[in-house]
Amino acid sequence: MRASRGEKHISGAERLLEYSLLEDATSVMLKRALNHVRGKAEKICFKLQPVPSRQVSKRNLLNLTTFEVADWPQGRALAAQLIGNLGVKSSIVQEAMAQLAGGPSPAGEAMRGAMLVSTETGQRLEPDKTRGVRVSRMDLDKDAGQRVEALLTDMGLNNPRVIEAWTLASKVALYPQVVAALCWSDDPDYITGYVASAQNGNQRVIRLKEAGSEIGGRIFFVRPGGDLNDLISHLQYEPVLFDAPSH
Ligand code: WAQ
Ligand code: MG
Repeated sequence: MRASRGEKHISGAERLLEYSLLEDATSVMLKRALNHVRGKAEKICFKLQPVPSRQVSKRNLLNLTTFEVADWPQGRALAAQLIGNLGVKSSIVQEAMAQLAGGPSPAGEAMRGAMLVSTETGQRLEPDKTRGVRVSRMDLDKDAGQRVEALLTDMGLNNPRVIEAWTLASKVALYPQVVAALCWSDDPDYITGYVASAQNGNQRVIRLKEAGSEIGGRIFFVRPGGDLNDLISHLQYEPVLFDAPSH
């Protein structure tokens, strides 16, 4: 689903579900699009496509940890350090974060999808700087729902936003070309974000932006050498269902 008003991205969501669940899930998405803190949607698009079950792979979610920080500048400094720990040069992290913080679309607003940033040159690699790259076709495995919700309930985090962000981060981290993903929401009332990587898991940082700000987004730090079109195609179209973390 994607909802917009004029050029402004309001909200989007993607699921990977069995046929019997489509009607309920679509109606939940419609409600979300119609009552969104980023404003009233003018246009709401749904796209439903069949995915043969034999193409769907099953993986484990990343480990989930949470870092407390006093305020968002401290959160950003910590996020930069967490990405630096993965070997990305500090100047490249700082420049990419500044672009995200300033509104990464050509109009200086949030994008619909993610920025791709080269860890070698710091350059933006996504073909369309307004749209970005939208990761799709991922969800919790239906048999995993209860296990995952039990884990999250213990942490006080059992809500759809955390589940969707965790699933998305876990899919992005599957690809060896991606060193790290950085995310904070474009919803003015949600300030928690994360740094995710195959190496260190989904590291939530409780304050990554100023409350009230509508500028948010995602950056996938991409290492050189691989085939970029292949990565984008996997991010967009490879269907993956997730179970709880393996340990
Ligand atoms: N693929 C790529 N980029 C996306 C996608 C996607 N499927 N969905 C959203 N984005 C980008 C887009 O630029 C949005 O503006 C931005 O991310 C933020 O999306 O553990 O709510 O859905 O507490 O507002 C993270 C922390 C919450 C959750 C993230 O993001 C937690 C969030 P939002
Ligand atoms: Mg949002």
